[in-house]
Amino acid sequence: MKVSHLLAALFLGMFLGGAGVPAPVKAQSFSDLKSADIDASALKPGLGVTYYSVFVRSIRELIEWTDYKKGRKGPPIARLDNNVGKGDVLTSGQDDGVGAHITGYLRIDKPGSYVFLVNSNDGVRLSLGGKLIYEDPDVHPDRLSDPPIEIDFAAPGYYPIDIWYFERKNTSTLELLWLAPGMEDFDFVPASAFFHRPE
Ligand SMILES: [Ca+2]
Ligand SMILES: [Ca+2]
Repeated sequence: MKVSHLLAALFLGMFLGGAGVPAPVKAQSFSDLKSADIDASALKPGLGVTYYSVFVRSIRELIEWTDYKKGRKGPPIARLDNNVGKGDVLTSGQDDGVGAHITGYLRIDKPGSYVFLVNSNDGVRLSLGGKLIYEDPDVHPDRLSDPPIEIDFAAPGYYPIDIWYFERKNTSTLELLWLAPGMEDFDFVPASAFFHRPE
């Protein structure tokens, strides 16, 4: 999905409301996220990822399944801009039946209020700075987070990011966009903001 489409979907959601009833749209707001106390020089660019080859129908089922099966490390994910139709899922090299546990850090340089959008197909669960920020855990076509996710970062730092995601069949999407202080339009969270600790 192009950024302009994402914006159109967002604003449609804001103005149309759930059942066509005009209602003020409240962003879901988070604060008090915890940054990590880490040696940044030990970090590498991109997010770390472990893949599981499995056809699940929910994030809960994926996490339960990983208790019994070992995953395999994949190449780091530069940024979350995957909207690949029936193509390969992230860096897995597989197009269907993929579970992913994505971990690393989001570097925030400027404190302030950020708005995030998540677009997913299929299920996703996103935690940031130790808080569950967003969850759309079941099989679904491309679906944008609604309402927008607003996060107030009190301080610069490296905030732990933890994402569970799966693609069951057909098309797949995992996108993370933000509107950071000083930006006029949403854009993908840039590769320069993602880090992981190599193992
Ligand atoms: Ca697929
Ligand atoms: Ca799918």
